[in-house]
Amino acid sequence: MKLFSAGIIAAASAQMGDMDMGGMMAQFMPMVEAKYNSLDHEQMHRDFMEDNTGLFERYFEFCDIGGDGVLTPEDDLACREKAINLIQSRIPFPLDDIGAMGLPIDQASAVTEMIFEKFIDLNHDGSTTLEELQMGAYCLLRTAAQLGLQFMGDQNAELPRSMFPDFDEMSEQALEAINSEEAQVYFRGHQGLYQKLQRTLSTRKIRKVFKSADIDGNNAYNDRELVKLLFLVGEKAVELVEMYLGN
Ligand SMILES: [Ca+2]
Ligand SMILES: [Ca+2]
Repeated sequence: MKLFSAGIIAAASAQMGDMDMGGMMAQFMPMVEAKYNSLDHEQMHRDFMEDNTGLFERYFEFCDIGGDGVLTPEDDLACREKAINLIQSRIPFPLDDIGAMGLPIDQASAVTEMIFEKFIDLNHDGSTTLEELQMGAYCLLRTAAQLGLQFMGDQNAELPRSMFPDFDEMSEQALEAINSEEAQVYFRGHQGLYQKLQRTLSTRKIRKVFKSADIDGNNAYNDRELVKLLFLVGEKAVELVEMYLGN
């Protein structure tokens, strides 16, 4: 954890040290909101139904502690505790590392709350149904992808495949990382996971993920395809984490 978190903490604290997160979000929010409102929400729903990989269902199932089909603020707290306990019971190093991350939790949750109120809790009853979570989060991701493509995309608001590293290169670098001496410490006693990770990171598998995200096969990624890519990568990541945690 030290290895992986150190960089993030350094980057986050440098960023957040004297940055007013709330103020920044307030500045961005009208732009995000305008883009979000301009989406064709019925089309979004159809796209989601086709591209969904079940990530939100899994999250919902994991966090609906009360088992009543809605996520309440109490579920939210209990879920965080459940996740921390689960991690704590499996990792071979003390959780102090995570506790010491020192991320500005108050600010982060103020932002989360703003997003929850504006985009997720559509009927404003203070809790979240699976449908609210799915559509709210999906439309927000599409919004983010569209905004990102305005800056990084080509004239068709697409990200050409050539903007990503080569599949061989991606695979090679990822495999190098998991085969490093430091990383090997984490795989002790987790040979099954290590082997699965190696398969997942093969050139062939990476190519397959990128290929299935490119719905129209034009070798470029529009906002829908970028979100689909994220879903596919997320699905693999969840599989690996579940394997690690022995679920
Ligand atoms: Ca609600
Ligand atoms: Ca495409």
